[in-house]
Amino acid sequence: MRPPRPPSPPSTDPAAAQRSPVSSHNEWDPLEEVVVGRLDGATIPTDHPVVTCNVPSWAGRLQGLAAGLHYPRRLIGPAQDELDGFVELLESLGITVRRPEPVDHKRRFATPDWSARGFCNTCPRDSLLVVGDEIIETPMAWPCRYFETHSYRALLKDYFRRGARWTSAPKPQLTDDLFEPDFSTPGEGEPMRYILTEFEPVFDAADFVRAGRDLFVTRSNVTNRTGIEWLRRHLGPGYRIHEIESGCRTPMHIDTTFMPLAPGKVLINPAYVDPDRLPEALRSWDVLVAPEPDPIDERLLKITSMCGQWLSMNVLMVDEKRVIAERHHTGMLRALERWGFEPIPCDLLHYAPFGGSFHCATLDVRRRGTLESYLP
Ligand code: ABU
Repeated sequence: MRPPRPPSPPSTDPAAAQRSPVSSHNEWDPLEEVVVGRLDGATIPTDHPVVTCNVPSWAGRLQGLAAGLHYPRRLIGPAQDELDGFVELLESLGITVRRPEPVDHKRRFATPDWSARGFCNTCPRDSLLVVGDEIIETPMAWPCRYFETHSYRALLKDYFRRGARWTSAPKPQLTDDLFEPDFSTPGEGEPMRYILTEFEPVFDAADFVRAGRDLFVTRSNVTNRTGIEWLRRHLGPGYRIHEIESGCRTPMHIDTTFMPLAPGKVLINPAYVDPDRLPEALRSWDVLVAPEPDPIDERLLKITSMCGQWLSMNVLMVDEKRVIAERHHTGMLRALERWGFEPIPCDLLHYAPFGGSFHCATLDVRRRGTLESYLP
């Protein structure tokens, strides 16, 4: 048998960089290619405090009992049906869909300091950040997500060979020094506190959203100030990173708090964001206040969701007008219409036990457009 042909070497043609397969500057330019996560091999995450600090204590205890087991079929089945429907919808809109490799996340792995089992690769939005033609593997704070980007490596190598820039942020050590001992979630009215120290840079990509030369971030229980500073220095003077203050007591990911939808239009969560405290540079933008999410009655979904109730905001822009939004959240669909968007209803409610909805489940690798400034 002939040995398989080795992959082609990286292109040295300067024009190739112009045609990079990775090119996405904001959340709304016309979407051409997207990575969608997978449910295969999903494993209930560890009860490490950095994981359980974001859920009520009863849910943390429940999670501890099941940690390291595969998610049950009762949860995977409905989520898989919805995910398949979402992929079909994206393809029917002419968008190229790429997928990570299936992995058994139950396998144990180790660093010199600790060992863990994995979690899942349902949410490429967390572990990979696209800024222009660069794709960055993020330094994630959850030990169970340490090697999550390995399931995207075939894609990353393909993008690199075809002209993209590919970076991995410094791999964190995730030793006890990174976590506040005896951390407890602050109550309403108490000063905000976070479980992370500033021992080393950590961040999830989903704590950032992009609007051309301006990015927005929320500091959270997975993103510390040192992580924000690492990205600021890495991107350099061509970009600005603005911090959005969130009133969420268990902050994790900006995309249910503050979502730019189009040039000059941002959707905010009224429970977490005070419009009067937005960065000065946003004064000329329309601030669209998200309606209350429609209540979810399904008990199993409520007790297994890894997310807050505002996943109604976790939408994916197809272009400046068309937006994929959750069919269940009729209040959000109507609000989007009122604001002049064209919502495309889709189902993904049962993805919540795996970490999110449309924005979380995707990584927009290529949008047709150029790097612009949308803020003064
Ligand atoms: N990964 C997005 C989930 C954020 C939230 O729980 O609100």
